[in-house]
Amino acid sequence: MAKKETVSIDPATLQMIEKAAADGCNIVFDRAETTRPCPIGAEGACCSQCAMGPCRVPLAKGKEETPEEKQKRRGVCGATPETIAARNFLRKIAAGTAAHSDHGRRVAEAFIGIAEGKVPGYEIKDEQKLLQLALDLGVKIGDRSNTELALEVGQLLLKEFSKQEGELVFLKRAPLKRQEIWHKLGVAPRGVDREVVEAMHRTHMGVDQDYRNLLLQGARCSLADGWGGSMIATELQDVMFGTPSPVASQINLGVLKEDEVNIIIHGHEPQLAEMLAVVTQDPEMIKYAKSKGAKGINLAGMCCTANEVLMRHGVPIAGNFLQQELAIVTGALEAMVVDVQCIMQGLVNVASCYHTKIITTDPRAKIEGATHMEFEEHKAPESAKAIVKAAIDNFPNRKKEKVAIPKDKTDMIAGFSHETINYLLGGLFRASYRPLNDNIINGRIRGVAGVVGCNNVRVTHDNVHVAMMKELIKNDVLVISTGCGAMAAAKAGLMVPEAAAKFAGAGLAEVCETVGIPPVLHMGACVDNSRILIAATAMVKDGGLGDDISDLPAAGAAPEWMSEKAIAIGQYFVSSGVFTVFGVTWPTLGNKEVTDFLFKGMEEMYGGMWAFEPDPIKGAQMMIAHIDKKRKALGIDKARERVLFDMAMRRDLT
Ligand code: BF8
Repeated sequence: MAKKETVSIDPATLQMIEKAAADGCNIVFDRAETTRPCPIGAEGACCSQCAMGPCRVPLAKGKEETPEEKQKRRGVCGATPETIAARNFLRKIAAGTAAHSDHGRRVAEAFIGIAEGKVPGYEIKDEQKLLQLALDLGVKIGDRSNTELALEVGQLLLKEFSKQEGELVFLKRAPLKRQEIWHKLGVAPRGVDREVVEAMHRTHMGVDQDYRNLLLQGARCSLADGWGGSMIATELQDVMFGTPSPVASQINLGVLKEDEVNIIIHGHEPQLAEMLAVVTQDPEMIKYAKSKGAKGINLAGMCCTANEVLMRHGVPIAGNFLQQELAIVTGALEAMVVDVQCIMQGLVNVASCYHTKIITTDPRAKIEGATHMEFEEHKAPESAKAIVKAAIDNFPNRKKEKVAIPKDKTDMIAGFSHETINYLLGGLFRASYRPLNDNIINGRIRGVAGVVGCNNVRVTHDNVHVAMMKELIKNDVLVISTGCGAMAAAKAGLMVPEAAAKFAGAGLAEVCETVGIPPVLHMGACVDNSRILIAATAMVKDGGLGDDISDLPAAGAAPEWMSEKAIAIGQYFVSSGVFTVFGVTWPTLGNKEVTDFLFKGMEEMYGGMWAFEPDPIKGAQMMIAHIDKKRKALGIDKARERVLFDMAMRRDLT
């Protein structure tokens, strides 16, 4: 095991790592020691696309090679290191897009089922958003009922996945200048599935062998995620389950309860989690739990499903990605209920050290050794009850001597959807981003940064997120966050309004205090990064900050990324004009041409580009420098200088 201080900054995590060791239980932090990353694969220099390979084409560290030597450094088929690196990168984008979009498709199918009356237990919760969607899609409203509208909206959006021609309907939501860039480059996605299929085809042996051309498809495929699959998921989930508004809750393993049946819902799609939130409150189920000796039922979330039910119901969060096994190590977890994505296969092994039941619920994601209890949407309440009952039945198997729940839990405020930010800033009757834009223009807020994404066991858990966010808010950059990054921020106390006075620069603190918001805003799960696209577009449309997303004093980051979804998200931000910094490692580092293209060449084409910086402070400084560059281009850099020198204001606020 690596040194304690390099593993995590979270005391609950450190406590459970020690407990796992004492219990003789092998967890992700141990496996990271025994299984090191492959240095050639990590740099994108390995091609395994055909059986003549795998071909490994790394350049020895620090070696300068002659053109003749470079000619020889190829795969067996003649593929250059550039082609290999770009292919690998595009395949990551395709996998990430597929994951978000398959989620979006399932949501669209459930949405149609609700409208048809075939999926009981759910309803249309946000009528306003349904009407807005109907307008956006050109659906005739008239005096049609909500269910009629929902059926047509759902059917139209489901078709976005299989569309063969034209372009995705939500692209029209982007600023006009952005749409023109996409058209000029030929990267406006057609249907979501088509772009994923084409990406897989073009990366097959012997197809697209020009790295620039491969990366054009990377942009097109990623846009099918951000402005397609992910956006469809977010929009329809909001209509079905309600658009988030500010909600108070708590986070960390300390939300588990010693005297109740603890159930964690872990994964990504919110349909089951929504039903579990209802069923665990059912007096009959609570009575059943009491009959087994528990005082009640405690539902908590893990990973992005946690964000979904937190944002809409305030369900507490047990932890982020690297804490999933540790929740079992508490010895107090009756059931870990999972659906899809970011679920470690190691869960089953860890559960074998304790009494926890791992329950898979989705036919697309079974795990050997887990109990499979399929969640059937057309009988959702019954399915959810059966799962809760299985958890309750497991309560008597809990071994008291193995229970140690960390005390750590932190207060947080979540629920900052685009609509909420709009209302909070502008008021219900004049909802707008005007106050945000004005405060950026007058310099109180320097800019906006989206810090999102995973945990990665190769870096100190949560530390990279928190250090980066603190550096940004200290420099008056408002941070918006999703996914596991948002959870890191919440655990560190950055998601309460009081954090502004404690951690933010004077200008940002003043704005947060006036509006009553934290300096780091929780915008939801990873699919909800589409909310950030909408928020950025709203800022452009409100005026005064240029006429494209790439003009905004804004930047993005995923400083602890690990999943292919993160690459897809990063690419759709870059393709939408955002400067995006990734930490940990960079998957094309072994190839200078491709890396230069991603880090520099893309800026000329898209106005946004990638960067890699594992140090969170340096990463934040890169983002701030980019924000300042944009402020200068907009001619608003002088306003900020005046604010910076306003010492009286600083004194008043600290
Ligand atoms: O979609 S942030 S570890 S949980 S991939 Fe996964 Fe990364 Fe967490 Fe959610 Ni997103």
